[in-house]
Amino acid sequence: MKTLWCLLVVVLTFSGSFAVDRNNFKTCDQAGFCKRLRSFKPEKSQYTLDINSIILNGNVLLAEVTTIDTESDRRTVLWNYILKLSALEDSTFRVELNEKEPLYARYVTQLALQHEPRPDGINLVSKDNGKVVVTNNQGHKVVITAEPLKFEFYDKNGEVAVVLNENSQLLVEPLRKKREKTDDEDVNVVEVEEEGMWGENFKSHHDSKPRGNEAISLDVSFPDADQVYGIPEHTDRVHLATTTSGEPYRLYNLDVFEYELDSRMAIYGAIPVMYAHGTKHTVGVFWHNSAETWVDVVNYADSTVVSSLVNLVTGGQKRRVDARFMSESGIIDVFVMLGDTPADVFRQYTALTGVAPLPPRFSLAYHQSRWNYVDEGDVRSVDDNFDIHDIPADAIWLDIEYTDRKMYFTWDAEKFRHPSEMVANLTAKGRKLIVIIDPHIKREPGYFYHEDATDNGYYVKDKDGKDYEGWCWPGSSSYPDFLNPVVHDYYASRYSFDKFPGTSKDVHIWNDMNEPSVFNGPEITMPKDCRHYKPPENGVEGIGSFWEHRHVHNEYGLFYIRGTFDGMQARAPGQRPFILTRATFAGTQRYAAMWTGDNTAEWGFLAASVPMCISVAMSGVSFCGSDVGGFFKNPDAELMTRWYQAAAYQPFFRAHSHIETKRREPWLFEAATTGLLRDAVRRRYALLDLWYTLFFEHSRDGLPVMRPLFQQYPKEEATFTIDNEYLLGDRLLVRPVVESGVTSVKVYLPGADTQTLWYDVDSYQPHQANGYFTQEVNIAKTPVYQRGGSAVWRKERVRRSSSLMSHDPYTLVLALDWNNTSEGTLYIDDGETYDYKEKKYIYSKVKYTPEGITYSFIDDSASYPTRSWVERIVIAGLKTPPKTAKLSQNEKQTALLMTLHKGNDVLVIRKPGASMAKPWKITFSY
Ligand code: NBV
Repeated sequence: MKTLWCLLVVVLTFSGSFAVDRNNFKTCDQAGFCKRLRSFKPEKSQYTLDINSIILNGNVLLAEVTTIDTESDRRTVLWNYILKLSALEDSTFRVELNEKEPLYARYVTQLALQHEPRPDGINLVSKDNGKVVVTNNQGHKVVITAEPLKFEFYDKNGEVAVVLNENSQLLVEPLRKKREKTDDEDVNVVEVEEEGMWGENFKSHHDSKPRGNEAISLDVSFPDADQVYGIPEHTDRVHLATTTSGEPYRLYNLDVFEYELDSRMAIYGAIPVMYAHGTKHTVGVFWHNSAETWVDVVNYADSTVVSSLVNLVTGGQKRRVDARFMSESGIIDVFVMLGDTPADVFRQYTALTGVAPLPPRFSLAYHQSRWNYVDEGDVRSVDDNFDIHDIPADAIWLDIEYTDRKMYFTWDAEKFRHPSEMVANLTAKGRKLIVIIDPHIKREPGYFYHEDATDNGYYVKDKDGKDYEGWCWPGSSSYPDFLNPVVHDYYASRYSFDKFPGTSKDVHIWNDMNEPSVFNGPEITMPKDCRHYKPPENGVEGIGSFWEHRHVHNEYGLFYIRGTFDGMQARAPGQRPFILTRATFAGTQRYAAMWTGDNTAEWGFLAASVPMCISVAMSGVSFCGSDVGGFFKNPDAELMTRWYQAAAYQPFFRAHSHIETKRREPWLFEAATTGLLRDAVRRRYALLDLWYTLFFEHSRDGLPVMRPLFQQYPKEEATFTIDNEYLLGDRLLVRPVVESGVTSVKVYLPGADTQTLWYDVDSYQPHQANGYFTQEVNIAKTPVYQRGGSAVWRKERVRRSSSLMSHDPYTLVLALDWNNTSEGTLYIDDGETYDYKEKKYIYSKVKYTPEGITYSFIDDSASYPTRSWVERIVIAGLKTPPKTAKLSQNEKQTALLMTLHKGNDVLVIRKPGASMAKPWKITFSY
C-alpha cells in the first residue's frame, strides 16, 4: 500500500502533459443507470394518474399513480406510486413522486432546502375528460393529463412554460429484493434480472449495489425557450449545449486532476438547477436530488439537431429546449419555478435553497495564498512585502503543510511554533489568516481526532460495516460521517479556540477535498456502497437502516461545510465566519464561498473563470473566483497581469498556486508588472464598498452579484449567449481581457432600446449602447463601464488592508442617463459582527437630479456611527453645469467648490465634506 501511495503522490504532483486522465472517470455508458436510462425511450409513458384518488390537503394535491403494462390487453398494474403536487409561495410548484410502499425508504436530499418551502393556496378547478386542472393563488395554472401522465405549467399570461413527461421519460425504478437462488432453481431464471442490477464494476472497483437498481428519470420541456442555463459545475459555456451526439452533462462531485476545458464532465461541484430563457419568459426547474445525475439537453435551434426532428417536435419553429434529468437514486422531487423574468427565477431558487449571509468585509478584498507558505518566517516576509510594495492585502493562507503531517487541527511543531504570534502580527495590520482543514482524517494512533472517531464510531462505514479506509494526503485516512448529528457536533466543537490552539476570531477556514476526494477510490472518490448514518427507526434493520454513499454523494461536502460554519459560529458567536469550499451543491451559498479548483496557468482557464462563475452565481453561489495566476504551471507576466485585472472584478479574489510552481507573489515580477498587479489590487479596494453593498443586497433579494447580461436585458436576444462579459449588480459592466497579445476587444453594450449610456470608468467617456463596439486596450486597460443612471461609491486612499479603510472618505461617481438622473445604494456597517442584525448599519440611497443630490437612508430605523465623509463627487455626462452648489446637513449650509473637466461634461465637486452618518442634500442653482 505504501508503494501505491507514493505512486499516487507522484502522479498527482508531477504530470508533464497537463491533461485530464479520462480513464479515471466514467462515461455515461460506463455508469449503469445512465446507459440504461438513456436508452429508455418508450413511445408512450406507462405512468397513469388515478383521477378518483385525488385528495386536496392544504396546499397539496395527492393522488395515486400507477404504471400500467399497456402492451398487454388486460392493462395489468405494474407498480403503485404516490404523487404530491404542492403550490408554493412565489410562483413555484413542487412535484414529488415516490413508490407507494417502497421496500426501503428512498433518500430525500436533506440539506439543500433552507427550510420547509412556504405554501401557497391550491385550487382544484376541474377533473374532467382525463385532465385535472389546478391553480395557485398567484394566477398560475397546472394541467395534469391522467394517461399518459403529463404536467403542463402555465405562466401568468396563460402560455405553457414548462412540461413534465412530454417525452415519456418519467421513470422510477421500484426497489426490489434480491432473489437468492435456491438449490433447485435454474441459474438462468435468476440471471434474467437486468445486467448490473446487483453489482457493477469500474476499473478495479466493484460496487456491490445491495439495494439493486433504483434510478429515476424525468424529461422537462421548455416551449418558447431560446436557451437553457445552470447545472454547474462544468467548464463549458453558460448556455447549455445539445448533448445528443455526445455525453450528457454530469453532476457528480469529483476531484478531477488537471480538468479540461469546454467539457461536460463532472468536476468538484453539482448544483442541479436549470433555467430556461426566451423573449417570452424565464422559468426554472430545481432537481432536488443529491445522487449522481446526468442531464441531456436538446436545443432545437442548435445546428446539430437534425431538421426532421425539429419539424416533428416544434413544427419547424425551432424555439424549444428539452432536457432530461437522470439520477441513480432518490425520488422524483422537482421544483418548477415560473418566473417570469430571469431575476424572478433566480430569486425563486434562492427562496428555496437560501442566500449567502452577509460575508465579513475582509473576505471581499484580496487574498494571498500558495501551497505552501512554508513557515512562520515565510508568512512574515510575505506579509511585510505587501507593505514594502504598497499593495493592499487582507488575508494570507496556509495550505496542508502547516499541519503536523496532515493531521488537521494541529500545527507543524517546527515550522509553526508560534501560531498565536503569527496571527497577531497579521491582525496588527488588519489582516487575517486562513488555514485549510480537509475532511479526511489520518489514521494515526494517538491522533485525538482519529482516536475519538474510532472509539465513538464517527467514521463512514464500508459496505461491510467497518470503518472505511481510503488514501488521501495523510496516507491511510478515514472520513467522518457528517450526516450523523453527533459527528457534526463533535467536528464543529473542534473549532473552539481551546481545542484549536493558535486560532482566534481572525483565523478563517478553507475546506478542500470535500467531494470527497479519495485517491484510491472509484473515480477518486468514496465507493458508492459505503454506509452513512440514518436516524434509527423502529423495526428497520439491515439494508434499510443506513444510507449508502450513492444517495448522498453530492451533498457530503455540504454536510461538511455546515459543520465548519456551525463550529465557527459557536467559537465566536458575534463574528461572521468566512469559509471557502471546493465541493458545491444546492445550498452551499448559505455557508461558504467557492472557487473553481485546480486550474492551469493558461489563457483558456482565465477565460473559463468568467462563465464558470456566472453559472454558479445563477445557481445561488455568488461568491466565486478562480486561482489567480492558475494553480498548475507558471504564468508569464502578461497572463498574470490579465488574471489579476479580471479577478479584481470577480467576487472571490485570491492568488493561489501549486507547491511545485515558481514563487509568484506580486513583487517577484519586473517592476512594470508589479505596478500593474498593484494597480489591479488597488482598483479592487477602491470598489470594496460596492462589492459589500452588492453582497448585502444579495442577502436580501437572493440575486446574483455577478450577473449574466440577459438578467438585466431579458428581451435583448444577443445577450442570451454572451458569457465573456457580465454585470456587477446593475451598475458596472465588465469585459475582462482574457486573450493574449490583443490591442482591442469587442464589447457588447446592452440597452440600445432605452438609449442606455455606458461610461468608461477610466475616462468617464460615455458610449451609447448599440450592440458591439471595439474597445482599444493596452496592458493597463480592463474594459469596465458604469451604467448611465447609476451611482458608485469609491474609496481611493491606499491602505494596507480593508479594515484600515473603514472610516476613510468616499468619492461618489454619478453617471447620468439621458434624463440627467442617476441613483445608487450604499451599505455600511462594522464589517465583521452581527450587530447589523440589531440595526447597526446604514443602507442609503443617493439620487442625482439637475436640482441637486440627496443622500437618504432606505432603512430609516437603522444607523451606524461611521466617521466617513464625502471627499469628492464626480458627475459624468452633465449637459448643463450648475453655477453654484450648496450642501445642507444637520441644519447647516455650506457653499461648495466645483470644477468642470473634459468637454465640460464632467463636474467635480471638491471636498463637500458631508458626513456619511446622517442624510444630506446638495442643491444646485443655474
Ligand atoms: O491542499 C493542496 C491542494 C490545494 O492547494 C488546492 O487548492 C486544492 O484544490 N489540494 C487541492 C490538494 C491537491 C492538489 C493536487
